[in-house]
Amino acid sequence: MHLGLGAFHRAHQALVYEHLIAGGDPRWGVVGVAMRSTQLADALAAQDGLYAVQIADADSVRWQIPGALLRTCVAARERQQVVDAMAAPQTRWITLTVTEKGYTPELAALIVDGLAQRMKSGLPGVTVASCDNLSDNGRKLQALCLSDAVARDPALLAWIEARCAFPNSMVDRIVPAATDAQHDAAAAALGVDDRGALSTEAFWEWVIERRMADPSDADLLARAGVTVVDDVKPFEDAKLRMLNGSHTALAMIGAVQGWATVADGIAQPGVRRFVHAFMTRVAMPSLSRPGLPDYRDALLARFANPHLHHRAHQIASDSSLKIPLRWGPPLADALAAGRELEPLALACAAWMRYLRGEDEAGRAYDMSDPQAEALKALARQHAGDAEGTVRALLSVATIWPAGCADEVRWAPRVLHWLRRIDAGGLAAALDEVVMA
Ligand code: CS2
Repeated sequence: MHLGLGAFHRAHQALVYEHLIAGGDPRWGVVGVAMRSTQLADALAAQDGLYAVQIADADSVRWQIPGALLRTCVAARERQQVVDAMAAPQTRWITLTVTEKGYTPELAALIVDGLAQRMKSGLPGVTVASCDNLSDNGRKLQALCLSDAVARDPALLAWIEARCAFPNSMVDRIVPAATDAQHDAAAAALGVDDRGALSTEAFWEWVIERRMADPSDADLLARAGVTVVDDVKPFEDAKLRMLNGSHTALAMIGAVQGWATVADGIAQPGVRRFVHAFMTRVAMPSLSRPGLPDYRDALLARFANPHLHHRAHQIASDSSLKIPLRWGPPLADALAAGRELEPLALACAAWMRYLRGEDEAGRAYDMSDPQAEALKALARQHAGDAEGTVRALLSVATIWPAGCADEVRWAPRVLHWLRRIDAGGLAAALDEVVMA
């Protein structure tokens, strides 16, 4: 069972299960749960759960039609069906991609309802694997579920603790949101009207902690190309800070400069040099994943993939939730180690410029973020006053650590770059920081 039927799951875990089925293990198959939106779940149901995935990079383009998705349902519409499916004897593996903002008490209540029903029916426990871009994602989900169970029944709490597993995991594959262009491409290549068509890159990675309700699942997943490890942290830190951290920086820069996709940005030498500097100087010094320079260069090549129309504004969505996970830890590490953090200070200034809601050519754009209105209001309130802007925005306690606005090695650097952006434009600031 998978919670969060977005593009990512359908081009990532679903293809791993597909691989296992193709290898002769017909027990695999996914009940796909959309949390709220009904449109995609219904469109996929009408196509028997089949959809086409274009897998493309600079060297090759191919299509795959996975058959792992058995059926779909919508948690907000058919809650009991979701609970029943979690408590079905065949279900033993539950994954989640519900995004950063999905980790709420309501999510925990839903999962714990399913687990309670399993316990009542005398079934074995399950593995519940968070696959969202959160550090320590399994442990966070476990804590949320246990705090729901503790208020219900001590026996249930003990059962979940003893029988269910919440491994940490890191997943990676760039899967842009589906667009009409993918629909048209599937129609042209395959001659089908596919409401679920997707496009992705050839690269994928899934690193999961060896902590499963049924230990034999580890070998099965490993056979399908999943990396099972004792500690996910080095992989998770590298991915969140290198890939996602640069993505968020690129999203801000793209929105402000007015270019559309990550590949459009990387095609500009100044932007590419900046991303290289961001990864090398901000992220890499405190990471321990082996082979970091190769990892960085492979990321730059992935970002340049001409087949992926990964929009800067898509990545910019929910930045107020992403920044603390992607930029917060490298900021803390650089300050603790007394290291320079100029590319990060510039990225932060670009975020402040982004919050003005208008690109450098004066074109307005929308922001999709739970805090958009409050952040835009702060930026507006201090319009024309860079110092006031930096102080107000670095004081937003849900995004930045306490004391950030007074940190003499950070706040003045952000102010410096915001002034440079305002005086000479973002492109000149990017060139300058690379030389710094
Ligand atoms: C992106 C991620 O939208 C975003 O915030 O940074 O979705 C990214 O593409 C994936 O994590 C890649 O694995």
